[in-house]
Amino acid sequence: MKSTAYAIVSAALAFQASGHSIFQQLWVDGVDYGSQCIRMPPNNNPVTNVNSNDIRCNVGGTRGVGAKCPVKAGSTVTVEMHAQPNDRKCSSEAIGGAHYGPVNVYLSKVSDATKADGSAPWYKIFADSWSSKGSVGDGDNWGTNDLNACCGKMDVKIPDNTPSGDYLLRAEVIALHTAGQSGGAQFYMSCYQLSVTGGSGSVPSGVSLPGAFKASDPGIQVNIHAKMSTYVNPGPAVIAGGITKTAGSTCSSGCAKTCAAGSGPVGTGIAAPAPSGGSSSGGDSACAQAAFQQCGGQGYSGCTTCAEGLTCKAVSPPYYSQCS
Ligand SMILES: [Cu+2]
Repeated sequence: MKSTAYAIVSAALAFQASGHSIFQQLWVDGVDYGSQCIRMPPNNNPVTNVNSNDIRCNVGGTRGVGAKCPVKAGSTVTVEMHAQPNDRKCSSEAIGGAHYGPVNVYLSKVSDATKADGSAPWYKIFADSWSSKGSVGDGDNWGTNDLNACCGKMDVKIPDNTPSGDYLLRAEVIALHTAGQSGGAQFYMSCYQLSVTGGSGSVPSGVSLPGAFKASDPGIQVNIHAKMSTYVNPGPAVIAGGITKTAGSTCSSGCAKTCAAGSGPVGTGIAAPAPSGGSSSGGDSACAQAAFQQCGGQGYSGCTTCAEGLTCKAVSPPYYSQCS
Protein backbone atom coordinates (compact mmCIF):
# COMPACT_ATOMS: atom_id res chain seq x y z
CA MET A 1 0.00 0.00 0.00
CA LYS A 2 1.27 3.34 -1.01
CA SER A 3 0.54 5.12 2.27
CA THR A 4 2.19 2.38 4.36
CA ALA A 5 5.30 2.48 2.21
CA TYR A 6 5.44 6.22 2.62
CA ALA A 7 5.14 5.97 6.40
CA ILE A 8 8.02 3.51 6.55
CA VAL A 9 10.23 5.69 4.40
CA SER A 10 9.54 8.80 6.46
CA ALA A 11 10.15 6.94 9.71
CA ALA A 12 13.51 5.76 8.38
CA LEU A 13 14.46 9.29 7.38
CA ALA A 14 13.35 10.86 10.59
CA PHE A 15 14.67 8.28 13.02
CA GLN A 16 18.05 6.72 12.47
CA ALA A 17 19.78 3.77 14.08
CA SER A 18 19.60 3.96 17.85
CA GLY A 19 22.77 4.04 19.92
CA HIS A 20 24.55 5.87 17.12
CA SER A 21 25.07 9.62 17.15
CA ILE A 22 26.20 12.71 15.23
CA PHE A 23 27.96 15.90 16.24
CA GLN A 24 25.43 18.33 14.79
CA GLN A 25 25.73 21.82 16.27
CA LEU A 26 28.30 24.39 17.33
CA TRP A 27 28.22 27.26 19.82
CA VAL A 28 30.78 30.05 19.91
CA ASP A 29 31.20 31.72 23.30
CA GLY A 30 27.68 30.71 24.30
CA VAL A 31 26.06 31.77 21.01
CA ASP A 32 24.23 29.01 19.18
CA TYR A 33 25.21 28.70 15.51
CA GLY A 34 23.18 25.52 15.04
CA SER A 35 24.39 23.46 12.10
CA GLN A 36 25.41 26.35 9.86
CA CYS A 37 29.09 25.61 9.58
CA ILE A 38 29.15 21.84 9.92
CA ARG A 39 29.83 19.25 7.28
CA MET A 40 26.88 17.14 8.36
CA PRO A 41 27.35 13.37 8.09
CA PRO A 42 24.64 11.69 6.00
CA ASN A 43 23.46 9.57 8.94
CA ASN A 44 24.42 8.56 12.46
CA ASN A 45 26.42 5.47 11.53
CA PRO A 46 30.01 5.21 12.74
CA VAL A 47 33.17 4.99 10.67
CA THR A 48 35.13 1.86 11.59
CA ASN A 49 37.92 1.78 8.99
CA VAL A 50 40.77 3.87 10.41
CA ASN A 51 42.56 3.73 7.04
CA SER A 52 39.76 5.34 5.06
CA ASN A 53 39.49 9.04 4.17
CA ASP A 54 36.15 8.96 6.02
CA ILE A 55 38.16 8.96 9.27
CA ARG A 56 38.83 12.68 8.65
CA CYS A 57 35.37 14.20 8.67
CA ASN A 58 32.97 11.24 8.34
CA VAL A 59 31.31 10.07 5.13
CA GLY A 60 31.22 12.84 2.52
CA GLY A 61 33.13 15.13 4.87
CA THR A 62 35.97 15.90 2.51
CA ARG A 63 33.49 18.27 0.81
CA GLY A 64 32.78 21.70 2.25
CA VAL A 65 29.66 23.69 2.99
CA GLY A 66 29.17 27.42 2.42
CA ALA A 67 29.60 28.95 5.88
CA LYS A 68 32.40 29.43 8.38
CA CYS A 69 31.74 30.13 12.05
CA PRO A 70 33.77 33.13 13.29
CA VAL A 71 35.84 32.39 16.38
CA LYS A 72 38.31 34.50 18.33
CA ALA A 73 41.52 32.79 19.42
CA GLY A 74 41.23 32.02 23.13
CA SER A 75 37.44 31.78 23.07
CA THR A 76 35.38 28.70 23.80
CA VAL A 77 33.36 26.74 21.31
CA THR A 78 30.85 24.09 22.31
CA VAL A 79 30.46 21.01 20.15
CA GLU A 80 27.07 19.35 20.44
CA MET A 81 26.20 15.72 19.74
CA HIS A 82 22.84 14.02 19.49
CA ALA A 83 21.56 10.64 18.42
CA GLN A 84 18.85 11.83 16.06
CA PRO A 85 18.89 14.60 13.46
CA ASN A 86 17.91 17.88 15.09
CA ASP A 87 16.69 16.28 18.33
CA ARG A 88 18.39 18.54 20.86
CA LYS A 89 16.30 17.46 23.82
CA CYS A 90 18.36 16.84 26.92
CA SER A 91 16.08 13.93 27.79
CA SER A 92 17.32 12.05 24.71
CA GLU A 93 20.78 10.70 25.54
CA ALA A 94 23.41 12.34 23.36
CA ILE A 95 25.07 9.01 22.78
CA GLY A 96 23.41 6.05 24.47
CA GLY A 97 23.46 2.30 24.06
CA ALA A 98 26.57 1.78 26.22
CA HIS A 99 28.65 3.64 23.66
CA TYR A 100 31.43 4.48 26.11
CA GLY A 101 34.61 6.12 24.95
CA PRO A 102 36.76 9.25 24.70
CA VAL A 103 35.83 12.64 23.26
CA ASN A 104 38.61 14.36 21.30
CA VAL A 105 38.80 17.58 19.33
CA TYR A 106 41.34 18.42 16.63
CA LEU A 107 42.16 21.47 14.56
CA SER A 108 43.62 21.59 11.06
CA LYS A 109 44.88 24.86 9.57
CA VAL A 110 43.65 25.25 6.01
CA SER A 111 43.65 27.96 3.37
CA ASP A 112 39.86 27.92 2.89
CA ALA A 113 37.64 25.99 5.29
CA THR A 114 34.83 25.79 2.73
CA LYS A 115 37.09 23.92 0.33
CA ALA A 116 39.61 22.00 2.43
CA ASP A 117 39.49 18.22 2.02
CA GLY A 118 40.98 17.32 5.40
CA SER A 119 44.35 16.22 4.06
CA ALA A 120 46.27 18.94 5.95
CA PRO A 121 47.83 17.99 9.32
CA TRP A 122 45.62 17.73 12.41
CA TYR A 123 46.56 18.51 15.98
CA LYS A 124 44.63 17.71 19.13
CA ILE A 125 43.41 20.63 21.27
CA PHE A 126 41.07 18.80 23.63
CA ALA A 127 40.69 15.38 25.22
CA ASP A 128 38.22 13.96 27.72
CA SER A 129 38.91 10.24 27.74
CA TRP A 130 38.76 7.97 30.81
CA SER A 131 39.22 7.82 34.52
CA SER A 132 38.82 4.84 36.81
CA LYS A 133 35.99 4.30 39.22
CA GLY A 134 37.56 0.97 40.15
CA SER A 135 35.00 -1.11 38.36
CA VAL A 136 34.96 -2.66 34.89
CA GLY A 137 35.54 -0.24 32.03
CA ASP A 138 31.82 0.00 31.31
CA GLY A 139 31.31 1.50 34.76
CA ASP A 140 34.24 3.90 34.69
CA ASN A 141 34.19 7.59 33.78
CA TRP A 142 34.31 8.34 30.06
CA GLY A 143 34.13 11.44 27.91
CA THR A 144 30.84 10.16 26.52
CA ASN A 145 29.30 10.17 30.02
CA ASP A 146 30.34 13.80 30.36
CA LEU A 147 28.70 14.56 27.01
CA ASN A 148 25.48 12.93 28.18
CA ALA A 149 25.62 14.81 31.49
CA CYS A 150 25.90 18.06 29.51
CA CYS A 151 22.97 17.45 27.15
CA GLY A 152 25.36 16.44 24.38
CA LYS A 153 27.53 19.52 24.74
CA MET A 154 31.23 19.88 25.45
CA ASP A 155 33.08 23.17 25.89
CA VAL A 156 36.36 23.31 24.01
CA LYS A 157 38.76 26.21 24.33
CA ILE A 158 40.38 27.38 21.11
CA PRO A 159 43.96 27.83 22.34
CA ASP A 160 45.15 31.43 22.81
CA ASN A 161 48.09 30.76 20.52
CA THR A 162 45.94 29.70 17.54
CA PRO A 163 47.15 31.68 14.51
CA SER A 164 44.42 33.59 12.66
CA GLY A 165 43.00 31.93 9.58
CA ASP A 166 40.70 29.17 8.46
CA TYR A 167 40.44 25.83 10.24
CA LEU A 168 38.56 22.60 10.21
CA LEU A 169 37.60 21.56 13.73
CA ARG A 170 37.08 17.83 14.08
CA ALA A 171 35.04 16.59 17.05
CA GLU A 172 35.31 12.87 17.68
CA VAL A 173 33.78 10.22 19.90
CA ILE A 174 35.29 6.75 19.78
CA ALA A 175 32.72 4.26 21.08
CA LEU A 176 34.37 1.18 22.49
CA HIS A 177 31.55 -1.21 23.41
CA THR A 178 32.54 -3.64 20.63
CA ALA A 179 36.21 -2.65 20.44
CA GLY A 180 37.50 -5.97 21.80
CA GLN A 181 37.81 -7.14 18.21
CA SER A 182 39.82 -5.49 15.45
CA GLY A 183 37.67 -2.99 13.57
CA GLY A 184 35.11 -2.96 16.37
CA ALA A 185 35.75 0.59 17.60
CA GLN A 186 33.19 3.07 16.28
CA PHE A 187 34.32 6.57 15.28
CA TYR A 188 31.67 9.28 15.35
CA MET A 189 33.08 12.54 14.07
CA SER A 190 31.99 15.73 12.38
CA CYS A 191 34.03 18.63 11.03
CA TYR A 192 33.11 22.26 11.58
CA GLN A 193 34.40 25.11 9.40
CA LEU A 194 35.95 27.95 11.41
CA SER A 195 37.46 31.32 10.69
CA VAL A 196 39.77 32.26 13.57
CA THR A 197 40.75 35.85 14.26
CA GLY A 198 42.97 37.60 16.76
CA GLY A 199 45.54 34.88 17.16
CA SER A 200 49.19 34.69 16.36
CA GLY A 201 52.05 32.26 16.63
CA SER A 202 52.95 29.20 14.64
CA VAL A 203 50.81 26.24 13.73
CA PRO A 204 51.63 23.21 15.91
CA SER A 205 52.84 20.12 14.11
CA GLY A 206 50.16 17.58 13.44
CA VAL A 207 49.31 14.13 12.19
CA SER A 208 47.61 13.01 9.01
CA LEU A 209 44.26 11.35 8.69
CA PRO A 210 44.21 8.61 7.77
CA GLY A 211 47.57 7.69 9.24
CA ALA A 212 47.29 8.68 12.88
CA PHE A 213 45.41 5.55 13.93
CA LYS A 214 46.08 1.85 13.64
CA ALA A 215 43.31 -0.69 14.17
CA SER A 216 45.58 -2.34 16.73
CA ASP A 217 46.26 0.80 18.79
CA PRO A 218 45.77 0.03 22.49
CA GLY A 219 42.99 2.61 22.78
CA ILE A 220 41.20 1.37 19.65
CA GLN A 221 41.32 -2.41 20.05
CA VAL A 222 40.48 -2.69 23.73
CA ASN A 223 38.11 -4.68 25.92
CA ILE A 224 36.26 -2.26 28.19
CA HIS A 225 34.08 -4.98 29.68
CA ALA A 226 36.92 -5.94 32.02
CA LYS A 227 38.55 -4.00 34.83
CA MET A 228 40.89 -1.41 33.33
CA SER A 229 44.02 -0.01 34.96
CA THR A 230 44.76 2.44 32.19
CA TYR A 231 43.39 3.72 28.90
CA VAL A 232 45.58 5.07 26.11
CA ASN A 233 43.59 7.73 24.28
CA PRO A 234 44.20 7.24 20.52
CA GLY A 235 45.94 9.82 18.35
CA PRO A 236 48.52 12.44 19.24
CA ALA A 237 48.94 14.12 22.64
CA VAL A 238 47.03 17.33 23.33
CA ILE A 239 49.17 20.31 22.30
CA ALA A 240 50.60 22.81 24.77
CA GLY A 241 47.81 25.32 25.35
CA GLY A 242 45.13 22.69 24.76
CA ILE A 243 42.82 21.22 27.40
CA THR A 244 42.84 17.76 28.90
CA LYS A 245 39.64 17.32 30.88
CA THR A 246 39.36 14.62 33.50
CA ALA A 247 36.50 12.28 32.68
CA GLY A 248 33.86 12.39 35.39
CA SER A 249 33.92 16.12 36.09
CA THR A 250 30.57 17.79 36.41
CA CYS A 251 28.37 19.44 33.84
CA SER A 252 29.19 22.94 35.00
CA SER A 253 32.88 22.46 34.33
CA GLY A 254 32.23 20.68 31.04
CA CYS A 255 29.75 22.95 29.33
CA ALA A 256 29.61 26.07 31.44
CA LYS A 257 29.12 28.25 28.38
CA THR A 258 25.84 26.62 27.53
CA CYS A 259 24.70 24.79 30.66
CA ALA A 260 22.09 27.41 31.46
CA ALA A 261 20.36 26.56 28.20
CA GLY A 262 20.80 22.87 28.81
CA SER A 263 17.42 21.66 30.00
CA GLY A 264 14.78 20.95 27.44
CA PRO A 265 14.99 21.96 23.80
CA VAL A 266 17.70 24.48 23.16
CA GLY A 267 18.73 26.49 20.18
CA THR A 268 15.49 28.33 19.74
CA GLY A 269 15.15 32.04 20.15
CA ILE A 270 18.84 32.79 20.06
CA ALA A 271 19.81 34.87 17.09
CA ALA A 272 23.33 34.00 16.05
CA PRO A 273 25.35 36.53 14.09
CA ALA A 274 25.59 35.50 10.46
CA PRO A 275 28.59 33.29 9.82
CA SER A 276 31.05 34.53 7.25
CA GLY A 277 31.25 33.25 3.72
CA GLY A 278 27.69 32.00 3.50
CA SER A 279 26.57 32.73 0.00
CA SER A 280 23.04 31.97 -1.02
CA SER A 281 21.19 33.33 -3.96
CA GLY A 282 17.58 34.32 -3.48
CA GLY A 283 15.41 33.05 -0.65
CA ASP A 284 15.72 34.42 2.85
CA SER A 285 18.67 36.80 2.95
CA ALA A 286 21.81 34.80 3.73
CA CYS A 287 20.40 31.84 5.61
CA ALA A 288 21.08 28.26 4.59
CA GLN A 289 19.96 25.17 6.46
CA ALA A 290 22.35 22.24 6.61
CA ALA A 291 21.44 18.60 6.03
CA PHE A 292 18.63 17.38 8.31
CA GLN A 293 17.76 20.89 9.44
CA GLN A 294 14.17 22.01 9.23
CA CYS A 295 13.31 24.18 6.24
CA GLY A 296 9.53 24.19 6.27
CA GLY A 297 6.29 22.87 7.72
CA GLN A 298 3.19 24.05 9.51
CA GLY A 299 3.96 26.80 11.99
CA TYR A 300 7.62 26.96 11.02
CA SER A 301 8.95 30.48 10.61
CA GLY A 302 12.68 29.89 10.30
CA CYS A 303 15.02 29.74 7.34
CA THR A 304 13.54 28.00 4.31
CA THR A 305 16.66 27.92 2.15
CA CYS A 306 18.83 24.82 2.05
CA ALA A 307 22.61 24.89 1.79
CA GLU A 308 24.09 24.48 -1.67
CA GLY A 309 23.47 21.03 -3.11
CA LEU A 310 20.54 20.29 -0.79
CA THR A 311 16.83 20.59 -1.39
CA CYS A 312 13.97 21.12 1.01
CA LYS A 313 11.88 17.95 1.16
CA ALA A 314 8.66 17.28 3.03
CA VAL A 315 9.32 14.30 5.29
CA SER A 316 6.03 14.36 7.16
CA PRO A 317 3.73 16.74 5.32
CA PRO A 318 2.33 19.13 6.23
CA TYR A 319 4.22 19.28 9.52
CA TYR A 320 7.91 18.98 8.76
CA SER A 321 10.29 19.53 5.87
CA GLN A 322 14.04 19.18 6.06
CA CYS A 323 17.06 19.75 3.85
CA SER A 324 18.63 16.68 2.32
CU1 LIG B 1 26.85 2.07 17.57
